[in-house]
Amino acid sequence: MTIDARILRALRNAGEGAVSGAELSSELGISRAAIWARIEELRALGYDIQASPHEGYRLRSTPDLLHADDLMARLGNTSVIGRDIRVFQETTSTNDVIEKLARDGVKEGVAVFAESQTKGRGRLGRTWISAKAKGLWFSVLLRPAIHPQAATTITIASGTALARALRNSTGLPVSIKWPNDILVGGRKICGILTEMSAELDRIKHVTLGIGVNVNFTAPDFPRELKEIATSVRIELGKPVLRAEIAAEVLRQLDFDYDRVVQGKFGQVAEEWEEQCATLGQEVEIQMGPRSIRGRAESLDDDGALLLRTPHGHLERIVGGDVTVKK
Ligand code: BT5
Repeated sequence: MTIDARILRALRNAGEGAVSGAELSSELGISRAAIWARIEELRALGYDIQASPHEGYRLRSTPDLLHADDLMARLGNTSVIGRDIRVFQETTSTNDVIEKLARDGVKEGVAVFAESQTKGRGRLGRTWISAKAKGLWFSVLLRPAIHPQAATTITIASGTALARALRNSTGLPVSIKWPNDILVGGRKICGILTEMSAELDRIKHVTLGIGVNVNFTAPDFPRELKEIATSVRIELGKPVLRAEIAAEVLRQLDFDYDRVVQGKFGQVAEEWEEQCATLGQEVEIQMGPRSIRGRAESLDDDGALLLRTPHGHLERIVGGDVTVKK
């Protein structure tokens, strides 16, 4: 962890209390003057840190910005996801940044966040609205040792992790819509875009892109999203600190990714099925020009959706857009 991350962590651990310059200096192994210089930098970013000559430093409030050191400090140790975190003010798409890192041979687990994206994308070239500082727009590089056919398990595991993380950090009643949406009250609060580079029998890497609408207000959404999208702020009626949600999301992603690579996808799928609003419903799935109707029954071992058609056949579906038929 960097010096700033360790300072923020110590201040946060002290809660309402203060941490003396001497304590920080001996814990971090740098001079009190160096600590003071770091505190000044953090203040310039908007961290409200009170300094009192007798007590030391106290963190009074945190700005709603994404700061790699702060995210690291909140996250603590994970096995893979988030052991390296980078934040951009603006980029085309965080998936593009991860693609570049992947080609440069960077280790799996790096997470790239952007305050805004100029070309945020969904599946099939659709646009993902990524307004500045309104959400979490980020991607993670993964190199799972699984067969390309099982790549959907990564999307499923991400959905399970996101649903749990959003419930833990906001208390909202979230549900999952197959394959890649997290909904609250039937509106999309989060989307997942999994892109992969693979050889015939081996995944080279997966770029896991995630968008979470955190602080959009209703008027912030463009007209075409007003009826179909929502945000944590709209649902809770108050703004929230994105970094708190980000840390919990990374923690839960790490947990479920580990389950997948340890061969415990069955456990993940079970949890996913409990939270999925699509299963048990009569649905229509649009897959490019083709559409198919049936009853969504369950997931198979590779994360594909098993659909019972009106003729009684079980179809294996790996991608598409679902509409629930009442
Ligand atoms: C998705 O696609 O839901 C995947 C979204 C992934 C976004 C992340 S952000 C970080 C990373 N970098 C990227 O460039 N992408 C990933 P799909 O299921 O195809 O849904 C796209 C549709 O959702 C659009 O056609 C809109 O109807 C709707 N949409 C667009 N922006 C939205 C938003 N902010 N909130 C809710 N719905 C949105």
